[in-house]
Amino acid sequence: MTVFGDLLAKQPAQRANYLVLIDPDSKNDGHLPDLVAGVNEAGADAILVGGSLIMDGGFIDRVKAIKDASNVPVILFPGASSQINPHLDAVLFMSLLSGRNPQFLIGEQVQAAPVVKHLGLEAISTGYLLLDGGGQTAVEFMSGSLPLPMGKPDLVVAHALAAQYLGMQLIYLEAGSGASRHVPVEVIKEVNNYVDIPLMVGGGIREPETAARLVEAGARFIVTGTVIETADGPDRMAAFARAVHGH
Ligand code: 1GP
Repeated sequence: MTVFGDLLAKQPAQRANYLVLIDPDSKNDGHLPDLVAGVNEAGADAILVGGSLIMDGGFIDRVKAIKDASNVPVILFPGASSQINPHLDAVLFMSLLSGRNPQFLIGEQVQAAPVVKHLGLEAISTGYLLLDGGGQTAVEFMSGSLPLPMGKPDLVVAHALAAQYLGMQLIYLEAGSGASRHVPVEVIKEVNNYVDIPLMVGGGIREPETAARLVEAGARFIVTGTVIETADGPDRMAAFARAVHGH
């Protein structure tokens, strides 16, 4: 089995998978052991690692520390091809399809592909769609690409269908880390009506009840990042896991 296959195989015994995004940046130095212990205890299904901007040279060491402590797969959610490293179980091999910047549509992927091959990493082909979460996010600025407007579900559907017809395994509907507005239920329902491949939803999800509503609308993977980087993060992870799993 593959990491992605194993995650899908957990459904529908649990309604969806809960993924915790850990930013391996200097700001999380000192918190990593607690965060990973929290993931293990909460029953989250996988850890995503990555970020739009890393502020020091400790990224790979922190990914290794996360991998060594984790009971669940560690999957790269790359901000750039330079974040690929050996301490991973899989990579979201993403194309930023909502943008029109060739560097993030295909340039980074060409640089990443030989390294993924050399390291023998599982590549999960992912259409990454950035939606306007109510303010400029780091990914919007760093990728030099416009987000899709939340009020134009047809545009989101067309991009999601393009991802499916390009043969991708997964669509990531992203409002951006710390977004003031998460991807709305209506948009998830609409995309789900048109596409057959699974939807991952993240950005601005702050409450377990919200996560449960997004799963009800058709999300198969829920990602939280910012909300777990707090003192009560481990408790919140457990509540999110229950809400996403449906038990
Ligand atoms: C960001 O979707 C992830 O890429 C998580 O977002 O930090 O807002 O939870 P938050």
